[in-house]
Amino acid sequence: MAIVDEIRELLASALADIAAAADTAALDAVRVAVVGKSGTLTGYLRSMGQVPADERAEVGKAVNAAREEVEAALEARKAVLASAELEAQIASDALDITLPGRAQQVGTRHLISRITDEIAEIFLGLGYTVASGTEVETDYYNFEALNTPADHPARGLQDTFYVVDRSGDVSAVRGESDVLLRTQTSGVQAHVMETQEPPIYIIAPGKVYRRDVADPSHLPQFNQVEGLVVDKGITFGDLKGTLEYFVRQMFGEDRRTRLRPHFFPFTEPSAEADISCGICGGVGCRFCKGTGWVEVLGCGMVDPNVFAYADIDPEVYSGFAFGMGVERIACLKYNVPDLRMLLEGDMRFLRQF
Ligand code: 2NL
Repeated sequence: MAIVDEIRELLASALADIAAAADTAALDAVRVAVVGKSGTLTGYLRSMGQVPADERAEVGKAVNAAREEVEAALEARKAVLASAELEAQIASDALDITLPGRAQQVGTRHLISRITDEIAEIFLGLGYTVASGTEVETDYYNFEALNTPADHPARGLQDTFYVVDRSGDVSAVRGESDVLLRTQTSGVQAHVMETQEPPIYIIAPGKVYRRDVADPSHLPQFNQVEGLVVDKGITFGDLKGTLEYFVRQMFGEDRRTRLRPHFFPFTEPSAEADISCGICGGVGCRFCKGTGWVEVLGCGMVDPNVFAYADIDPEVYSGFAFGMGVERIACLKYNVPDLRMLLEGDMRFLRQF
């Protein structure tokens, strides 16, 4: 076959390969194979010396023309492939700025924390200070110093969470050194009475634990605010006036208060305070079980025995104390029928407050 025919065939197959190259890498491989240093077409240029002299001009022209055509085809195909690759890259990197963002939900303080603060603010306004203690307490401060004797039912394993030793043997730690999860924050006040001279005007907010099964009106763990006043000449009238003021601040001026005789080991006399029902206004409904009243807290005059444990002379000082459940106050304020609703974490419920 004549050399120029070979070159024509080579050109045709190179152009076909160029057209078939699927991407710039494949195209470059074609370039190297045809017009690279040891490419097929380059080979012809290198061996021009062996071409008979009378064909040399014709072959030379054909090789150069073929090379120019190949290079032009490479250039054109490269432009097409490179722009397609750029398009693909841009498409895959693209951000869809029309997609709606994910909104960050802004949190708020839980209702229980807010009500605890509201209670504290009312008493801070009356000159009380806030005292705090530990959730793990000894039997002595939780019960003994509050005139709750060892045979009192509240001290049974049924009612209290005891902290046991590693053997898990509860009986081994029963006795003087009993350690428990406090059932009330009264222990805080017992510590304060031991360490501070009257006058004492304090509230003790905090978590407390009882072995109760959760139901609409009981929780095994809840938040309490207790209050204690010890001063000269404190009377039951001071207790009543203080509680009425508290109820009006917390629930509104239209709410009435009543005290019902009750028993607590640490106060004498003792009472439970009720407020007029927020749903029916005192007429009687399901919320107040038809009585027109709902219970808010327990209270009384500090028992002289409690003063004796703290070395406070009951002939010189008298005082009153009260205790309330924060969850109960929250539910009464917002007419929530079940304490457990506060703990379920349902944002549709909690966002209402
Ligand atoms: C209730 C009733 C009460 C007290 C707590 C108290 C504390 C000291 C001395 C005397 Cl240091 N009393 N606290 C008194 C009466 C009632 O709580 O139902 N709480 C949820």
